[in-house]
Amino acid sequence: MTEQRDGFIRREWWKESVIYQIYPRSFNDSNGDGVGDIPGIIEKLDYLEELGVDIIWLNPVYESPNADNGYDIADYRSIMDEFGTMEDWEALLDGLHDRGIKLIMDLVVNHTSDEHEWFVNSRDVDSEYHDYYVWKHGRTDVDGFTGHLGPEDEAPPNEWGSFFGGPAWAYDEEVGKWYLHMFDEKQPDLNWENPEVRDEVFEMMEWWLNKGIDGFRMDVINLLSKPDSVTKHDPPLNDTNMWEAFDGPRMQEFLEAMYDRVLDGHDAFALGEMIGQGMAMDTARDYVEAEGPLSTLFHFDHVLLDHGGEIWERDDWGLNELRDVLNRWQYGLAEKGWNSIYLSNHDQPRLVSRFGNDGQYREESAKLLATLIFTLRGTPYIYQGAEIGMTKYPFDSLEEFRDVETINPVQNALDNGTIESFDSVKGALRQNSRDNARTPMQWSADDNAGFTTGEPWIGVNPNHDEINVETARADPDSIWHYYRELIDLRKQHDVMVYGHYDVLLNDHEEVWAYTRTLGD
Ligand code: TEU
Ligand code: CA
Repeated sequence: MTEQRDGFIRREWWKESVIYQIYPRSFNDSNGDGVGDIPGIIEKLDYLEELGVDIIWLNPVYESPNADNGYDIADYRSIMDEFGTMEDWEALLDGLHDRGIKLIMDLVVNHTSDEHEWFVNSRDVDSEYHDYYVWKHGRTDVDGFTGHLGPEDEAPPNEWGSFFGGPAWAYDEEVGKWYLHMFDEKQPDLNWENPEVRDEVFEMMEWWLNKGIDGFRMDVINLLSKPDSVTKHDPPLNDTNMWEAFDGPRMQEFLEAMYDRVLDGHDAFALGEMIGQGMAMDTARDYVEAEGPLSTLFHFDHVLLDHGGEIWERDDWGLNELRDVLNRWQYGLAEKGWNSIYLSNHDQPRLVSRFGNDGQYREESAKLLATLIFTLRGTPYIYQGAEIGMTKYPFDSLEEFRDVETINPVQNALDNGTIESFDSVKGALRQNSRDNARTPMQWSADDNAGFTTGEPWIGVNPNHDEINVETARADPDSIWHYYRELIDLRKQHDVMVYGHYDVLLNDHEEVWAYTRTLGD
């Protein structure tokens, strides 16, 4: 990494940047088919420049059957038809670079789509591709086990559940074995133990970097290395649960190889999404120390506070819990490593509806939360729409949802009677569902908030007549201008980027006070 030392400050361009996240499906539709697209983003390049952001993180735009909105990739080297062409993508990159804005792409390499040709070929046990995925035999020594959609006398290889509900293994009749999918059935996990898989991924990363991108946001990256119970046994030993599937024994080795082979040579920004809760700080520091392998990470500690175990369950939280988890990271990565500061993204409900008040004090609390994002120590993230204080959506039926993570578990629970009715969980889903973040960007008070001239793929929030970019930009006191000023302020003052964080009043229930100080 080309790091510049300036006294105690270890300068890096990505520490000094503000990142803006674009979820293309919901950003801007250029051709009236109801789906946001790359030409639609190009139409808004001036908007991004005027806001003043430095890096765009683009959610997946690769060819995909969209079982999980692009996180199920069928071809890593092509653009999804709905989003445009490779020429469109190149024009986007040029347009950003012309304005001094960098671009990072989503790297989804824990799994592919089941429609990726590697997976299709892997069904042939004699093919070299068979070993690209985690195919295992089921267990026959389990007494009385009949479930999990395999053969009558076979239990799945272990008892892991998928993050999207149901078992983490799917039986394939043609193969006579089960494949692992930590997410949807249409997202089979790649077998990172296989050196060919690692080579394929590293080559693909190199290919994108050579096209001129500035780095990657790496999806569920700490899931790549699976526990020995799975990698070294067939059938696996059934002695781990899915919550122990993170930070596996070869994680460091895999990421260091990625750094040496690919990232280092390009001075690429590498942001790793780390799933799980309460990661040990030593583990975290190993991932993001100054010499690599990653630049920074996303943890989930603060966004799990209000989640119950199931998508329709809620938990209480208070300022003390929020401050405690974020303090742990502020101090934990103070000397070594670097934080990413986010309060929302495409998987997390709207920040003002969640950590603030989206009614009477919407403006005030949106500004307060922006202040928090920009004054903690770390690189700040703005998820599209946060800059105008967009809110959660008033979902009224299961049919209005689009997300597998909501639909599958809720439908299963309705079918088996775990929940009584949609209405009994409506309140929690309006709070928890990822679809709250995925409703279209509200550009104006026009029909469909100016997002599309057609039928939007997901509902547009009816509050767009009040909450929209046009209105916000016309009002000098708006949330939008507040974000813009914070971005400026961060550019002007090193202390906002590099200053030490020190908490005051560490147990006050209503006040979170801290200082940032530049100096040794
Ligand atoms: O998300 C990782 C992840 O763990 C999510 O399932 C998250 O915990 C959940 O959405 C919170 O409600 C990444 C992507 O950001 C997400 O969009 C993908 O669905 C997922 O990986 C699988 O690729
Ligand atoms: Ca479109």
